[in-house]
Amino acid sequence: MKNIVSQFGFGEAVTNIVVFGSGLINSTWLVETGNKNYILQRINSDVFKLPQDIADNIKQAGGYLQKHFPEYPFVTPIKTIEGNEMFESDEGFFRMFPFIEGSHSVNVVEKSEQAYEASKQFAKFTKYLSGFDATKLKITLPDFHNLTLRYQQFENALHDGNRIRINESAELINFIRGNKNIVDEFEKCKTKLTLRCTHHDTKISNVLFDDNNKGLCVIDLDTLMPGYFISDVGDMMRTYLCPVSEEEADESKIVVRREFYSAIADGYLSEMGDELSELEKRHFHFAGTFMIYMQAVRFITDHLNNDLYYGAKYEGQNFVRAKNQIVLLQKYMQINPD
Ligand code: GN1
Ligand code: MG
Repeated sequence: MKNIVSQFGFGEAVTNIVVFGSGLINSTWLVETGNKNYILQRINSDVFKLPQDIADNIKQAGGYLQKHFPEYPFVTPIKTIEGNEMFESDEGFFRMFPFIEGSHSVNVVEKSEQAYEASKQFAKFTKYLSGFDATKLKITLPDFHNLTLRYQQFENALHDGNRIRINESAELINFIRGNKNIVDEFEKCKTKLTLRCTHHDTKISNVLFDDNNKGLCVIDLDTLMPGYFISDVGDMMRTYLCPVSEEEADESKIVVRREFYSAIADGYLSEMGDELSELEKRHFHFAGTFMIYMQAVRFITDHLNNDLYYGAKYEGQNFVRAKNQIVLLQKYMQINPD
């Protein structure tokens, strides 16, 4: 680790390196030095085939924001001693960010104010980039939120996947097939939604807060791509409404906190209210349905494919995650959005 850190020019000053956050795909560390802290990340290049494209997107979006919204605290990556955005070693692609002074992040949404602030930040990010041509961004993960393709991959797994797991998952599989109208609705609406610069990973830990718990900015731009607002709003519904995470096996704990739904909506619309079309506004609630369903599809597909993508720390972990998301979706479908 010391060697990697030294590639960014301050190896000597490092006092401690600790694992940070809980992402499933990339690995993150907090790098402490005497007077300043940094975030070091290894990009999973099995998933992100062209890590250079991420660096390119950060450069493009960061350049635009710094020019047009200089007050926005955009987190610029630290260059390597050779002047590159990333350091490539045998162990992968590494990049480093400064820790914004006086900022902190949150791992679990405990108060609706946090949901409001985070939602406002993701909306602000998309709004500030609305003058930037989204199609100039590189597609770092092709078809990432293409539900039609995700559904197809699920059907493929039913055909080629682990037979024992397929038999054991009958109930979940039937639920997913029985709600395929969500895929149809996505197909129907997607061409009418505006293509925007969207974050695609709006979990709460990707927002920085200040000492007064007000949102400062968003971080982790790996999946910044041209996309639809339903991805960002939907993933907030998926990850902020419920007090427990997708890892929770006790279904009685999976509930939807209605006031957090309002907080997401109010926060998002406080920035994007004038940008969204009427059709987009009518799909605000669908955003949650779409993302929760897609995550259930992705988890069960991975379970049937022997955990190839997400991995599993215990037997059946992706089944538990899929079941969790389906229970959440059922609860979500019961709420009154108005
Ligand atoms: C992955 O790596 P992480 O935890 O931020 C995944 C998301 C899923 C999430 C589910 C690149 O995100 O799409 O919603 O797991 N990211 C990728 O926990 O596949
Ligand atoms: Mg991410």
